[in-house]
Amino acid sequence: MGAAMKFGVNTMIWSGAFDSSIPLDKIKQEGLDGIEIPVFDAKDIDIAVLKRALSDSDLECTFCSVNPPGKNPISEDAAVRAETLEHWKQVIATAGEAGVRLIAGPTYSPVGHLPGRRRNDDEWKWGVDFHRQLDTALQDADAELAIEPLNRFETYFLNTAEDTIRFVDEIGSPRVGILFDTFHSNIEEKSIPRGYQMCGSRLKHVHACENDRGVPGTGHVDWISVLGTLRQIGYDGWLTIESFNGTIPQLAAATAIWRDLAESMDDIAFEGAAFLKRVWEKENQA
Ligand code: LER
Ligand code: MN
Repeated sequence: MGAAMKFGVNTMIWSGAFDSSIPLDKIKQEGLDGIEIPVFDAKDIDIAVLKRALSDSDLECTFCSVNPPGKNPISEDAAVRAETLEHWKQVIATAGEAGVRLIAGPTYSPVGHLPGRRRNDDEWKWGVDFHRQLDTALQDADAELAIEPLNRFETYFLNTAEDTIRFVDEIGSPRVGILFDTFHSNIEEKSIPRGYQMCGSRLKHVHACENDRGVPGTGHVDWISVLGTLRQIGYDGWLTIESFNGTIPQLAAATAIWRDLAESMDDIAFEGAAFLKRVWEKENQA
């Protein structure tokens, strides 16, 4: 038997908000263990409603968070950096109150912010300091943070496993690790499985996305090698299918979804989950 991986699906497949368009019962029936919800502003989350929905549907939950407009942990403006720190502390506290144990996403810079140059040393230092300052909030919430490198068209700050490993090692907190997304690594890594192997025990979360953000298993991501590597490194976190329905203003432009990615968005979640489970079971019989 291999590690006990959990299968999840990001609700941005259906909606940018936690609303009734998300088929929670079907998600459970289709054999998924949990959902991942977008958290742009902690105030948008009604903790009681979320907890009730999770317990009624018997699903677990993770948060995927990005920096909302006006927030930037590596801004040149110290006041913006301070406000951004407070913002993330609130997101973490909200996770704690909701019983959510993992917050993941590109924490370090807004998605789509491209200043037209490389990152500089000040930004690196501000980024490291920012994540170190979240440690107490993470401890209080009994939560972990998974930092997600993005492809070069969505961020200039962290694109590769190698850089993210260096960043996370400098932060030096056991509660802070890496979210590695097959979509971004398909663009940035020489080998996606090698990227996962390099992350090793720092890997705290996985976004399972086909190369076109369509149905996992219908494109050219080599899922047998990816899941084989996850088994090999003893990964026992979430495998969360992520896609976007193109109508979420905070992410539509940044993630550049300008067409339908599947016949129905349900297929991305449910056909994708069935496919990934089949590959994972096979890998674990090997
Ligand atoms: C965006 O491209 C992405 O992969 C998400 O996880 C949220 O930033
Ligand atoms: Mn992702």
